[in-house]
Amino acid sequence: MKLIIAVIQDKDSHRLVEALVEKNYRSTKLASTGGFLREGNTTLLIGVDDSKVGDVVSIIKKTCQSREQLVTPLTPVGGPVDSYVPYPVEVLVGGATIFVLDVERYERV
Ligand code: 2BA
Repeated sequence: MKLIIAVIQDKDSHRLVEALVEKNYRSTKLASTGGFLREGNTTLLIGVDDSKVGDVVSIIKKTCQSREQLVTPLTPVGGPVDSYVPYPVEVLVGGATIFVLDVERYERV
């Protein structure tokens, strides 16, 4: 068995969970925050048989899209505040960041 951890954008989470339920995959949805943008995103935990990993990853790829996001960098720590002009920069936030881990033991009691 494998545990798929997928960090996705909030906007895609509803569609992805629906697509997973439709194909009988179990998942747990966690509210998370990206370390770089410090904005909310969604982390899904999906436990599946090894043979189903490819199918789940392809569902994630189909449902989650990349988007460009404008980010205004924070004032540099210790830097001159009055002369610092923060220009927004564009960042491409992924469709999904996916980790696949081996599960040592799985029980539902
Ligand atoms: P964030 O950390 O908020 O990152 C959002 C986007 O900002 C990233 O999109 C990437 O395009 C950019 N970014 C992140 N760190 C950067 C840096 N040091 N320099 C320049 N640009 C940077 P994604 O790569 O698609 O990541 C989306 C979200 O997935 C991340 O949100 C984070 O929550 C998660 N993530 C990505 N890689 C991860 C990893 N190795 N471990 C844990 N979580 C990860």
